[in-house]
Amino acid sequence: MHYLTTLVQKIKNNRNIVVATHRDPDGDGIAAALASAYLVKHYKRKKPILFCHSRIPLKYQFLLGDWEFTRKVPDFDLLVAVDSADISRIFPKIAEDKFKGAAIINIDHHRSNNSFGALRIIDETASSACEIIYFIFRNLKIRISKALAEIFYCGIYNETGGFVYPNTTKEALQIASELVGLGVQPGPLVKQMNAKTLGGTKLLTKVLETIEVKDGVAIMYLHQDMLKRSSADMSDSENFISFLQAIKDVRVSMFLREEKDGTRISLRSDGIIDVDKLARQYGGGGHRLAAGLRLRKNVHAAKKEILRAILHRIKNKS
Ligand SMILES: [Mn+2]
Repeated sequence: MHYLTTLVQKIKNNRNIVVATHRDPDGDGIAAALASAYLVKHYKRKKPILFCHSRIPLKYQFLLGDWEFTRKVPDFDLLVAVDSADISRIFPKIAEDKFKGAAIINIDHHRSNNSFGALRIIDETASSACEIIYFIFRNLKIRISKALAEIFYCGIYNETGGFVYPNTTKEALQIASELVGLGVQPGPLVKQMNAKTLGGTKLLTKVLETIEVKDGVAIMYLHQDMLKRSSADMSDSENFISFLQAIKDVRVSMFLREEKDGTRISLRSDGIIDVDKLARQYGGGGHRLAAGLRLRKNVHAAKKEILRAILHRIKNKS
């Protein structure tokens, strides 16, 4: 376990430590950052700074306890980057070479991870970033409090879609069981995590109206005016794509969200094509069955471009 020794040494030897997760954070990313912050605090007896480019969605605020994230890019000697395939996912507006020379620990489970950082703890077979960090705690024999157990549970639950996505491995379920043993009550915790805002639910009805399905490909989109009309927030649409992939005979799903300077596209596949490869063609990435990308194009043009790429890959079985 040489990398664990290095990890602990780096935490012990650096003074200004920042733990960061990716922009537009999901449950796994936020939970992985919080768990890593607990890890740093364990060795330093002092809290690290938590950074995220985006605001933490309301639905995950309950996980924070007495922690808080800053959106102001902090100075650091050591950066612990979690759940992020690329440093630009953490710092979208900063040139990469600004961090040359700084110590970076890269903890991730995305296949598209581009191996940034001096210490890389990357396991694409892990269900989630939280799973990797859970095993770090176990291997270092650090006690996991009930509060931390809840954080791990939420992260793994979120990344596996409630233990239903293909990344619901034996390990994921085993960890969940161990976390329940540490005091997690799945029922109330999941209820809290899945609580929807009224606006988010109204937004869902508007987005679902746009569904089109053709030749096994399901498409739907979200325009900025839908957010306004339902008083919802973009983060309310986090799991909407699962409605597409749940439709019978749908093999590939595409969810397009209008942003200020382009379109954000989420992709899901049942295995017929590799959406990570497709997303990477456009500077995005993720996993074989779930990936995302951004295009500097409007929703209509983005849909045309990516649909063409999807159909091409289906035809060539890639
Ligand atoms: Mn993740």
